[in-house]
Parts: sequence; structure tokens; C-alpha cells
Amino acid sequence: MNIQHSQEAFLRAQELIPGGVNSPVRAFKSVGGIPRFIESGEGGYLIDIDGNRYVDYVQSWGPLIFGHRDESIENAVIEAVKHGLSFGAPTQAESELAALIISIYESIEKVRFVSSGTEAVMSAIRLARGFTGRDDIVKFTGCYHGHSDALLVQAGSGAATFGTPSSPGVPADFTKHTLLAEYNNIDSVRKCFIDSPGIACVIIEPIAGNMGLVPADKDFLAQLRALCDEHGALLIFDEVMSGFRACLHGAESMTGTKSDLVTLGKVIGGGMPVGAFGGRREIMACLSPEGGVYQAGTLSGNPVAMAAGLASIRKLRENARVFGILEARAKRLMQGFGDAAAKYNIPLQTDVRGSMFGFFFCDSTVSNFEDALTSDTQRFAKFHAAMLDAGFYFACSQFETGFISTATTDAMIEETIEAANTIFGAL
Ligand code: KE4
Repeated sequence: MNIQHSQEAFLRAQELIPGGVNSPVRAFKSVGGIPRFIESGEGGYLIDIDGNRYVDYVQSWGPLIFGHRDESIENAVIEAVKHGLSFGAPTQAESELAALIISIYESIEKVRFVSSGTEAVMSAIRLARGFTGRDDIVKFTGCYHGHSDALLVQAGSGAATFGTPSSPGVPADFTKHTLLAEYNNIDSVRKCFIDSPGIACVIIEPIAGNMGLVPADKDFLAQLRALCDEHGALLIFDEVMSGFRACLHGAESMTGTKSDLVTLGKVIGGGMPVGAFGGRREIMACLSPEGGVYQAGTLSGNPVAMAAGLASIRKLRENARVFGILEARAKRLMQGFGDAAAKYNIPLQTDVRGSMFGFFFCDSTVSNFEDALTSDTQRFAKFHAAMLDAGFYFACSQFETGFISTATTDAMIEETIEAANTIFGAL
């Protein structure tokens, strides 16, 4: 495959932008090779600047559930642009999208829009601390909640539950209130409540997508809910990735456990920059200007982004059966990968939740980050490079999730499985 223009573009970009990218994962560091510079997207395909076409299983890391250049989303954006790009004043589009999300998520009574998932989570944490008057928070190893300081935390040494910074530039003081627990392990959460003088909130990806796809056990979430209630801590479901990807009505509708706050992003912007956090009225009432918890943003609720989000979410609500269709396609893809792996005795774990799919090159089921780390990342890198050269664009890290869009046809999936049969043989 000729990727000369991407090679040249990547060299140039690296002179201008750190690592040549505006988000680290795009640099292909964990899989090697040259990131493809994209010219355009068309339906289920990405086209790079060398004219190569790829079946796209990343879809901008989740937002594009209707694929690239969906007509109704594109028309809604073009229409909105004709009225202006931004006003820094309220518009009815913000109330429209808020009403739509509130009508779909039972646990969301009020919602505030921001411009990214990171902003949504950072704000929800501050809100939980303001509402409870407590400082400590609990997160889970392997879950990613954006890059705000308090959440860039790795497991502390030994049995310590208090985390340490996972990035230079984050003062230890900023993470000393962040405790770490193990995903799907309720005892590890109980330990946090013992070690902390007061926990404001527990934040979790109820369907984790940032250690690979690792859904939380239903009863674990129920126990988590009970533990938070026992201690007066808020439970936050970070659904920036899983929201409107696993199902229509949120993880709460799949698991039976409701959170006090939900963070959203990606699909609710339809490809434009939108994040959101919402929950019980009494909690949201603490937010400025109603309450004292400050949070703000120049482009929050941007009318063009709202138009894209409205078109995207309206389409999902009007076609809720789409999740069943996308889940069937995801299951077909994972079954095809499983068959190919078995043929060549390659250990492979697969899972699906709605339009989300994940696979690990490891021989035992993955229920937390420690399990995920046993994956063969070298084998994943070979898989990624070979599939890319064959015209199939997968997430460039073993610890990410894949997506099926409405534009990912059955034919594309069969072609992908055929390529996997060849490539697994070479792994
Ligand atoms: P953003 O700030 O990237 O919009 O959202 C942060 C975020 C928060 N919560 C969850 C559960 C998320 O998955 C994310 C962002 N997801 C990554 C993909 N794993 C974005 C891709 C990237 O970092 O470039």
C-alpha cells in the first residue's frame, strides 16, 4: 500500500505539533507504523491522502454511529451554519438537545453542555465535591475519564488505595484525593471507603472501553450503588464512550443500576465537539449560576454542535432498533475473529455491547485492567498493521474499543473476516 503522502505529512506535522498529532493515541506509538493522514470519510470508509480506502472501525473514537457524512447530520450542520457559528448567548437548540437527552436517560433530570468528555467529567467531579462537601474521589484502574489532573492517576505502591500522578506536570497534591479501586472488585472499593475520611463520589465507566471492552458485572454495579448510598457518596457513570453506543437508554437500562450523575460525549455531538453531564435536579442545582459550584465555557452549547447532536440523537431515538442491528453485526465480526483465531490456535477473547466490540489476544477472560495487561500487545500490533495494509482501520491500541456504524455493511464485515482469516494465519 502506498502511503508516501502520509509519511511526508507525518514528518511535517512532527515539526509543528508535538508528536505530529493533537491527541497522543493517534500517533500509532503502541502499534508502530505511520499514522494515516485522512483526506475524507465516506459512509463506512476513511480515505487517506494517498487515496487508500479503509473500512473504519474507529469512527473518530465513537461519535460517528451513522458513519461519515451522514446526510441528515450534514444538512443540519449546514443549516445551522447559515445562522452563524456561535453567539455566547442561549439558543433554543441547547434546550432541544437537553430535553431530548432528559427524555431518554431516566437518571438525568437536568443537564449542562460542555465541549469535550474531559470537561464533562472534570465538571461532574467538582459538582460532586461541591454537593457533598467532601474532597476524596474513587476511580478504577484501567478506566479513562479524560485528562483533567485529578484523574491522571495510577495505582499507588502496594496496597495503598491513594493514587499517584500518572503524568509529569500533575502535582502529587492534585491526586492525593484520588483513590484507586479494581474494576469488578467490590472489596477494593470497600477498602477505599475505609481509608478515606469522606468520599464525594465514585466514578466508573459502567461499560469500560479504555482498557479494551470490559463491561462491569451487573451485581458489582448494584453493590457499588449500595456502598455509595451507605456512605452518602455520589455514583457517577462515565458514558462518554458507551452512551448511545451500547444502547439507547444508557447503562442504567442494561444493568438496572442508576447513577447520580452521568457524563456523556462523542455521539451526542454527532462528530462535533460536545460533552455533557447531568443528573438529579437537586445536585445540578448546585451549579453556577443557580448554585455556587463554578463551571463555564465559551463554546459550551455551541449551536452548530447542538445541531449535529440533535440530528444524531433524534435519528437514534426514532430508530432505536438500530442498536440490535449493530449488535448483530458486531457479534458476527467477533464470531468471525474467534473462528479465525481458533483455526490457528491463537488465544482470543471477544466481547460485544451494542455497537461496541473488543478483542484481547490473551487466553483468559478479562474482567479488570490487570487481566487486560496480560494481552499480547506485540501480536496486536502485527494484527493492526496487517489489517491496515489490507484496508481495515482498527483502533491503534489493544486497550481501546471498536465500533460498528450503520454504514458498516454486512459485506464490509464479511470482507474483514476474510482478511482476518489470512492475517491470523500470519500472526
Ligand atoms: P474527550 O475529552 O477525549 O472528548 O473525552 C474524554 C473521555 C472521557 N471518558 C471516557 C469514557 C472516554 O472514553 C474519553 C475519551 N476516549 C478516548 C478514546 N479512548 C478519546 C480518544 C483520544 O484520547 O484521542
